[in-house]
Amino acid sequence: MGLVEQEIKRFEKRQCEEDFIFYQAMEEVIHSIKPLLESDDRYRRYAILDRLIVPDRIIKFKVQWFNDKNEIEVNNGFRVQFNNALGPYKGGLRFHPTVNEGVLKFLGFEQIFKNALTGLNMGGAKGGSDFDPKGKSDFEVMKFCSAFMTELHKYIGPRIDVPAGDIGVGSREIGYLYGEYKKITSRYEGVLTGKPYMFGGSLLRPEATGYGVVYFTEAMLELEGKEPLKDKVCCVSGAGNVALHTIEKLQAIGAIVVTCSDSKGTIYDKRGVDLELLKKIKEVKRGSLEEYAKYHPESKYIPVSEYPEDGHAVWEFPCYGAFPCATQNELTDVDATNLIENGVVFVSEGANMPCTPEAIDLFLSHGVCFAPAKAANAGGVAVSEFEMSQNASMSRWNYEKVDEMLKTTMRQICKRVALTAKEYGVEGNYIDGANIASFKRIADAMINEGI
Ligand code: NDP
Ligand code: 2IT
Repeated sequence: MGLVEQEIKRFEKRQCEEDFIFYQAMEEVIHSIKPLLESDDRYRRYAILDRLIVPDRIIKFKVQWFNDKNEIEVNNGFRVQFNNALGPYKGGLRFHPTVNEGVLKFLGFEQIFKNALTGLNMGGAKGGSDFDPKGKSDFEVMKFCSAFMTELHKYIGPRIDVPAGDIGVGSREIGYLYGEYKKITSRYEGVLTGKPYMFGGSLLRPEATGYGVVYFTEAMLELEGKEPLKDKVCCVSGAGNVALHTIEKLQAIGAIVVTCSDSKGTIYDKRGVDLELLKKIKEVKRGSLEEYAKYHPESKYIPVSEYPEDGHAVWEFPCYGAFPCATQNELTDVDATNLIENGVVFVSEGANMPCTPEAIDLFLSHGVCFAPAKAANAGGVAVSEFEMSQNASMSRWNYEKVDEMLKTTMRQICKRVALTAKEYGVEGNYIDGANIASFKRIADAMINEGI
């Protein structure tokens, strides 16, 4: 039995139900880094894999708060501080009913590699709660955020651990969390990123993940000798922060985005989606996409109840490129088969791990260019680091500067990933390239800092 097979067997024994999703993320990395482990036995001697798959610590706490009816509500709060070999722990907070320790371990694990790929100095972490902001009043969200920070503030700091947003956590939530941190500690400092601009947020942080995905895709298409995005039809899933800004940048460069989706259904608008309306429905009113079809009767709304078995309506339409930007495992083998039959040329992951392993195998075996999340969506955390730099030096950078730095970072990641894949004999495989390049950077730091 080879080295990696032995490792997988050992890891399998530790697997439990909740950790299934974490195991999925881990297995992909282990598979990719096989050639690296075989070429350099230091990684085995220093037990890097064994040390990397166990978080430094998992903080779990109770969050108690009053709803608008003055009733007491209780939620679980978490922060998984995974690895800080390269810098302070860094990663988002997710507020969604599906949040549990396993989901946050998967996200924290991915974050270590993503942050390493940016070339910046950040470790990996993730946190959040099973609190559901949907249907809650602004005051309820504020009271929950205050209660959450009452516990979280003990474990974070600008040089310790710097949380940001993720699903269900945008600038409103970050604002309330920051306000509470300041009240408790009396410190006005860069302890969170994605802050509203008025108290230290960076220009372009809200747009950064979506814009970055498009910058990465442009670079990948160039390297792979494929046609650019202008005038090409693209399908996007999701209708949150990442999806809306992916659509915005795609439209700005002349691509035609025909789909978007939320947890209740999908919109197909073959003339190209109306982004202004979309933002009004999802960002301002926090409503359902169903409303979109009322304003544009020529578009089609497909509720989740009408989705095909194991598939999703958003991936049924022909497109040049697909951008899954909603959530994990949202694009299955059924969807991949549809996309391939319809001639898809590339898939770029805006969400974290949105494609199932079976879908990815199909894309790779059919020559579809595949941009994995930890490389393609690293623009958000990269601009978070720019926000930390601005806060630390008490300076403000203009929009053009941040945009230029974001673009350069995404192009550099793409190049590094492609070159690494070539060096390790898997040219064109951006998954292996990303995993090997980031693992190397983290592992070398771990070796050099000792146990
Ligand atoms: P938002 O909360 O802004 O939007 C999430 C979108 O996905 C919404 O349209 C939501 O639908 C939909 N969605 C969420 N969960 C589910 C589910 N279980 N089933 C179906 N649809 C779902 O989050 P973001 O846009 O910030 O995050 C989207 C993805 O991008 C996540 O995977 C996140 O981890 C990743 N990401 C985010 C970054 C950031 O900076 N925000 C950076 C890098 C990655 P509805 O509106 O109905 O709730
Ligand atoms: O998944 C991610 O990269 C994020 N949610 C953003 C993390 C951050 O610290 O900006």
